[in-house]
Amino acid sequence: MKLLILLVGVLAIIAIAQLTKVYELTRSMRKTREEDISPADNKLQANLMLVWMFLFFAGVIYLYSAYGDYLPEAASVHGAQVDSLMSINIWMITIVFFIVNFLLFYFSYKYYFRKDRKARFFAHDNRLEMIWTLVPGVTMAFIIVYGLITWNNMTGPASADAIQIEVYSKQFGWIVRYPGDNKTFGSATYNLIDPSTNPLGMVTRENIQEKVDAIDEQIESLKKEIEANAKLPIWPDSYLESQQEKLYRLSRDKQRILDLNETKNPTTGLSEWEAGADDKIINTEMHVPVGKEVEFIFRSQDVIHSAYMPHFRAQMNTVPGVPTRFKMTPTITTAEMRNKLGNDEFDYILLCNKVCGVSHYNMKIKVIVEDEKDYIAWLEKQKTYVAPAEKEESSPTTDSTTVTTIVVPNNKVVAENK
Ligand SMILES: [Cu+2]
Repeated sequence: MKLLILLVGVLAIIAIAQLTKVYELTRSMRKTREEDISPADNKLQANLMLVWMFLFFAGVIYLYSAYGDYLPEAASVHGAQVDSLMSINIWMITIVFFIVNFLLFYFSYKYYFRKDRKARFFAHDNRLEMIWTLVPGVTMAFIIVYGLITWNNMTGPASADAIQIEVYSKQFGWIVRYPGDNKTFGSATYNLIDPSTNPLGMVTRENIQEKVDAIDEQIESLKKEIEANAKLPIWPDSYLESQQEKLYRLSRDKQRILDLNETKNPTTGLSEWEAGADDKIINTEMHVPVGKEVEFIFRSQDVIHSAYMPHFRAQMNTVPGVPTRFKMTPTITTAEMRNKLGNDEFDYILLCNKVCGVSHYNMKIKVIVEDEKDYIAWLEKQKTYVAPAEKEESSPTTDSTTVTTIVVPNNKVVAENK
């Protein structure tokens, strides 16, 4: 089929080329020059301009109707605002598009060249200048102010009772963290990130100790290697330099960890090193309650990713070292959306919208919007960062010998699905 279309295309081009040749031949027989254009030619071109205008407009209207509705229904409060901002922009662009193109084609039609017709000439008109400066100026200002208001609705300060959720990106997946009952996130730092044991870089005394021990071990073995090489030099200078540089960096990393200060959360007054014990860390899906404001805090482990939730009209870059955020209020639960779409398999998604590496396509998790009580029930079932039994030694099921063990060192086992 494709070959057939290609063949038709090629034949059409050959036919046009041949027709042009025939035209040139007849012209030379009639002894007219190519640049001599007859009034009839001009009239024909003018009429064709009008025909082309109608075809062009019909095509545009068809494309609008066929593809204009390209977004799924907005499922958040600001999503509806983003959509109306978008619609207003599209409407304005469309109106201007039709006016400008109508004038372009109509003038070509109306004012085609005739020998006896003279063009009116005027050099300047203040009123005209005023109109084409003020109208676009005011329109642009309106779009910008409206856009800023919409943007602020997403990025302004969250209300005091907003639910906070940390969304953490890494090559290649998402980790979602909820503060536990104490409503305070435990602090986290890149210095303590360990892809297998502490992907979020959670700060606890145990994690600090573990990391410092691991660095000490590396320093020790590196020093031994350097000493051995000093006795019996086998390394090239460049390699020795790189090993010394590595030693320097390890000591610097260790110092930075030792310099960490135990901070207190300004609102709750809790130690941020301890507050994380009841944080819930999940990497398979994210739940949010419907009708409640949710504030997202984004962090990234490695490169810039982009957290994109198309149904909520929400997207924010996640940048290593620079936490970003936005807030939103979901308005339609997953179940309601499934009903509306008549699709029982439908799920909201959070996906990466920045080409971030080989498995970028794989960075996607489900987002489940549900009633607040279902949300709370789900959250309650999730494991805490440090198992509760280990926090309360008096608990009857507690084995007191494991008090200091971090139970969830590997992010792979954190999730517990419904
Ligand atoms: Cu990514």
